Order: sequence, then structure tokens, then C-alpha cells
Amino acid sequence: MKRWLSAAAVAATFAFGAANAQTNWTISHPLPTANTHYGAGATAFKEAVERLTNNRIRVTIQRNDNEREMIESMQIGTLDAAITSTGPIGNFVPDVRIVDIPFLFRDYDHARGVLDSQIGQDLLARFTPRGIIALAWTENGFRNLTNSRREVNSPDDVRGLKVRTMENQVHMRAFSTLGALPTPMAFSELVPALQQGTVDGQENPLSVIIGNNLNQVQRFISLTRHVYSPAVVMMAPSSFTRLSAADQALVRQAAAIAAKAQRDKVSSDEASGVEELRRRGMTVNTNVDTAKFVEALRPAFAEFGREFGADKIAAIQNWKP
Ligand code: EAX
Repeated sequence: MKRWLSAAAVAATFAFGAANAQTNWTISHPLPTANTHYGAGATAFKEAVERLTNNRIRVTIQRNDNEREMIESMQIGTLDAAITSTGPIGNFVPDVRIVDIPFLFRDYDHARGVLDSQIGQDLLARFTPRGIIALAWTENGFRNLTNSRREVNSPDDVRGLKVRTMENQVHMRAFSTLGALPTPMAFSELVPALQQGTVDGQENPLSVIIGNNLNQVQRFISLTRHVYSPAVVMMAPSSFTRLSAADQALVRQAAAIAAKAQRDKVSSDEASGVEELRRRGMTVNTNVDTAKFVEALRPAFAEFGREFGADKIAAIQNWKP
């Protein structure tokens, strides 16, 4: 009986495979257009997968501004692929929270270098037992504080501000240490919350503020660059593991191409972003007292050291190419 069943199953698979060589995937990302850093990453992924597999795999791009939902959908297999920030990822893969520590990375070269090194590759491997295949690190960018109330120069100006954070325990702890009132919510809830005054401010990289037109609902931006926000090209195990080893290698190659395209768009948004936001009418403070923010966060850094290991944090801070 068993043998008969499996023979039938093989025959059915063969017939299905022959008639239906096409695999169709969806990749989701959080921003509204292709002309954003996530859009660039998703578009590069689609084009590279289709080209490298000679269109045996076709990819559709879809927006979903709820990052937690995308991760859950990949875990249960209703979404094939996604690019999201690490915002909610620590709730699924706790080890990843270490890269969400404020002022951990000095600049883009440092962050990209660490994530592409063994340290970052080891972190990608931690996703697998949690039901997600992490293919490559890419990025969202250094985050900056915006608000509707006042110009922010130092931590004193942040006291008492209601700030939307991502659903990220590390970020929330940092903002409460600064004396702000962190209010975690999904990205999909952010614009209505700012419009209704549920929160005074939010923080995001220039590329997100521009790509999602947050200048329409916020007046002040300060280049706090208080935390680097990594992003990850991910897949559902159910979609990835059914591929042959050769196709898996092609998809990994496509993910690396996507990761680079997204980082390149962040770099160009960083180069033109301040000017663009001024043009759109925001008051931009480029002269933030960063040292005071680092000082004010000391108690939080001590906690992160105990939680994630001071040696592991130092290994990231002292990393050299
Ligand atoms: O990843 O939720 C956020 O603020 C993220 O930075 C945004 O969705 C892009």
C-alpha cells in the first residue's frame, strides 16, 4: 500500500512538474514604491532570480507595511520572500537584538563590514531554527528623530516626547532611558498615529522618511543617527528548501545582488536626503550633540552589556576589515 502510494505520488509529481515548470513567488517589502531602497532591493531580487533561473521562477513584488506580519507569513509558508528591517526580528530570533543597540556602529562602512563578516553570517544562521531562511544582510539605514513639537539638539529636548518606536525591545529601552515615552507600533500604524497626535515623533532613516513622505506629517528632523537599522533578505523555508541545491545557490546569488542594490539606494538617499527634506519644507538640524546622547544612554549600555555580553558587543565595536 505504502509503495503503491509513493509510486503514484512520484508519477503525479512528475506529471505536475512537466506540465507546470513555472514557480511563482511573491516578495514583500514595507515601502510604497519601487523608487525606494526596499523597492530597489525587491526589484533587483526579482530580476536576478528570473534571469538566473531562466524564468523558471517568476517573482511578484508586493508592499506590506507590517514587518511582523511578513515574518509570520514566511514562517507559516503563505509568503515566499521578504525584505524587512530588524525592527521586529528580535522577537523571533532573539540573538539578532545585539545589532539593534544604539551607537553600536560608527558609520555605513563599519556596519556593512561587520554584517558581511563572520559575525553577521553567524547571526544569519540563527534564523533557521526559528523558521526563517535569512539569505543576506542589507540595510534600512541610520535612524534620525523627527517630531512635530520642537527642534531636538540634545537629550534634554527628547524628555517627555511621545515617540513611536518599532516593536523592538532594545530601541524601546533606549528611548525610555532618554526620558522619552516610547510607543511601539507597526509601520502601518505610524502615519495615522502622527496625524492624530497619538505620538509626537518617530525615528527612521532618511530613505524611509523620504520614501514614505513622512515630511507631510512631521516638521522637525534632527540627524541623531542614534541607531543603525539593518535589514534582511529572507525566505520561507517551505519555498526555499524545496529547491534543488543548484537553484538554492542561484537564489542566494540573487539575494546578494538585491542586498547591494538596496544599500546603494540608501547611499544615494543619504547623499541627497537633507537637501530633499529641506526642499519639502522640513526644519533639518544637522548639528546634533551626539556625545550627549551617548552619555545619556550609559545606563542602557550597561544593561545591554549584561544581556548580550560585553565581549560580543566589543567584538562588533572593535571590528576591523
Ligand atoms: O523598515 O518600522 C519602521 O520604522 C521601519 O524602519 C520601516 O518599516 C522600514
